[in-house]
Amino acid sequence: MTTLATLTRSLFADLGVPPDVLENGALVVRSPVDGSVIAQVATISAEGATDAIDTAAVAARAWRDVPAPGRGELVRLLGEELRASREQLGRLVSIEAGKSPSEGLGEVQEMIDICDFAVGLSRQLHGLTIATERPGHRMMETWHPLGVVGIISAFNFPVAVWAWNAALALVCGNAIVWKPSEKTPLTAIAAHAVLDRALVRFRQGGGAAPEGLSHLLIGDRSVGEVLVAHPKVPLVSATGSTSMGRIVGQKLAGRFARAILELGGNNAAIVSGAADLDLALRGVAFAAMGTAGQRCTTLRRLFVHTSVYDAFLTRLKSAYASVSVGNPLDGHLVGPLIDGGAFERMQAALDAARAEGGRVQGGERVTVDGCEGGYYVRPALVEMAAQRGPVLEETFAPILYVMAYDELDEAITLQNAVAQGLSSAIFTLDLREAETFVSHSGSDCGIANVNIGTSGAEIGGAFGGEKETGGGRESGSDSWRGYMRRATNTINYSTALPLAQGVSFDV
Ligand code: UN1
Repeated sequence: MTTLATLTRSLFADLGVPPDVLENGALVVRSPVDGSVIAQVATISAEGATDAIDTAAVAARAWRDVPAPGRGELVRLLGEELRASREQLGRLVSIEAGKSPSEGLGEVQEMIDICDFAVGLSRQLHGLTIATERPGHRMMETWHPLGVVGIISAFNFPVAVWAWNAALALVCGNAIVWKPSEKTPLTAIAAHAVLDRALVRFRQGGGAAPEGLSHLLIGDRSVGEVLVAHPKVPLVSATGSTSMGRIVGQKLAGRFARAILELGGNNAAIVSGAADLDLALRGVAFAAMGTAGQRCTTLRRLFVHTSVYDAFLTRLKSAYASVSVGNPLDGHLVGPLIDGGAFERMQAALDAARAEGGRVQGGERVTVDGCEGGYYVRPALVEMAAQRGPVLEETFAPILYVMAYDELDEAITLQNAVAQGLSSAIFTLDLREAETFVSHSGSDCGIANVNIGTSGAEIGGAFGGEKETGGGRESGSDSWRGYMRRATNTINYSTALPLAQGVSFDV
């Protein structure tokens, strides 16, 4: 029988990464698929992390001298190498994060997409020219690299979120230092090796990439603390829980460094009386049960109009009862939770929901043959009379709380009445409802969709959310500005020196 450890070794060999990195380290890596140990990898000390950041700071000074389209060439090669490694890296994501093959490949596709985007961006890092009030003057803004960008990523998108940050930070002229989740170091090692291959090709082609341009720091919280505290890191982009982000954000603010925070979501959808219910059913099912409820964009709250409540719930309940739960490597739609801790937190939330009078369907552990050490659950559907208790919190598991509503205003108020503000959706064919939802008086989230679910965003849009989600934006649109510093330049090409606001100061 092929064990997941053996499979991991052969994927590493196929990816051209010496498999000896999988042995003899202090960090034990388990696959959520069956709970088995798949590797033991080395970790870096706090001193090692400090040295890496110092080296990155030196590299950043050289990298910023490479013209941006030249930097784009490195990211273009990264995209090429990712295309060549798509199958193996996708498989590794499935093994280490417990995703279906389609979702594992989708994650690598998201990396490729952001590389393509960043290559184009490398010729579009533009500022404005602004009208000045003074004759013979010109005012403009220029955008410059920041230096070292720290990246902290979570287990659920172990490599795509790094790629969002890395591709943008690199074309923007920065060095990068990455602290991945301790739960998913293997995909990080593999993805970083892919970048190393792109760097070799870049240099072979005459590109001037300095040594130490990118670092991978595998370690515990103390390593993350070094990254957040180091004075040579002007920006940290952190993805994870709100409690982590609260600490990281405050520490960065304490030294006036920047933060891009992408934290918890407690995402809601509204199914209106005017919804296409077939479409709504599919949208809700993927958003709520896909990735076993472990996306920051996962649908966690559902408001259904009373006129369609019974009809929709009947269909939703049967989708929940029949969705295939099992080994994701065999193509089951709902794979495992990341570990036993996640299972316990899910059960605690369901107990709290029952205590609030919630009617729970599903949520129980499912035994999967050959994967007895994995934490599989049947996704839970919980009918609640009111939005309270665990409904107000993000539990990183497949729990969907369902509530009925009468008026759209009431549903929008409830949808906005949580601390988090990442993603949201409405299912309706009524133009007035749809436009209201995406207007200023509608959803207060960073993502507000119509007739699609809350999860599965494309890279072309800015990704992130408001309130306790942290306010950061990553990925598409003009998120690149977060990775650069802006200078306003006023140039006097006249022989006079008129002062702004008409101030006179004649000496
Ligand atoms: C995350 O869960 O941290 O929109 C990111 C989505 C994915 C990214 C999720 N493209 O669901």
